[in-house]
Amino acid sequence: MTVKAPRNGSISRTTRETDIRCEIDLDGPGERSIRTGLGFLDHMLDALSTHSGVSIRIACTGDLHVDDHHTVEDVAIALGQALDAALGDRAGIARFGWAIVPLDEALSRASIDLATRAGGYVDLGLKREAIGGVACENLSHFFRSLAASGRFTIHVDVLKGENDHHRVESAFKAAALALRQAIALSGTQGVPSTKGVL
Ligand SMILES: [Mn+2]
Repeated sequence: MTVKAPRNGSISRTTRETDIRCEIDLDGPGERSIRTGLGFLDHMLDALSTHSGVSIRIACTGDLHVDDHHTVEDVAIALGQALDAALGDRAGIARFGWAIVPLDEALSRASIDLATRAGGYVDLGLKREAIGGVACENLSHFFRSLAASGRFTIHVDVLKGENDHHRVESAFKAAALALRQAIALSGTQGVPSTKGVL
């Protein structure tokens, strides 16, 4: 097994609900062009790109006249598929990453295992119905959809915080820092698994 080079992924995904073009480069340098039609989601993806160091270009035209659900879900699916493509056979990566990140009074923990067992375990503990046009239920759904299509495990827990914008933003920053560690090249060519395969 050898490390994929360059570590990038490109996904075009069109359904009757959304039309998405997504390109990512794991080795950054965190350049980004993000237009999902949902300002708050753009803000969170901007944080994800900035703090993970992963360059993200994503453009989505979604059925926002219905609501935000299809757009949030499909952006997560496309991003996960691009991440999976960029990782290739996952040789040479650190595999695990974790972070605890504050944003003012809010504090979030994220832990990632890039082995290919998909699972998103998310507790954001939000009180508001929506933030910036994104339903709060769709924000936890974002992480679960990302983990499913990206084929990795992520645990995200907001440990404290009064302000829901702060809670979500600290969660995305924690996920970003955990991802930065997990995708980092370890200097070995093999996969970090006792099974010899991820
Ligand atoms: Mn903010």
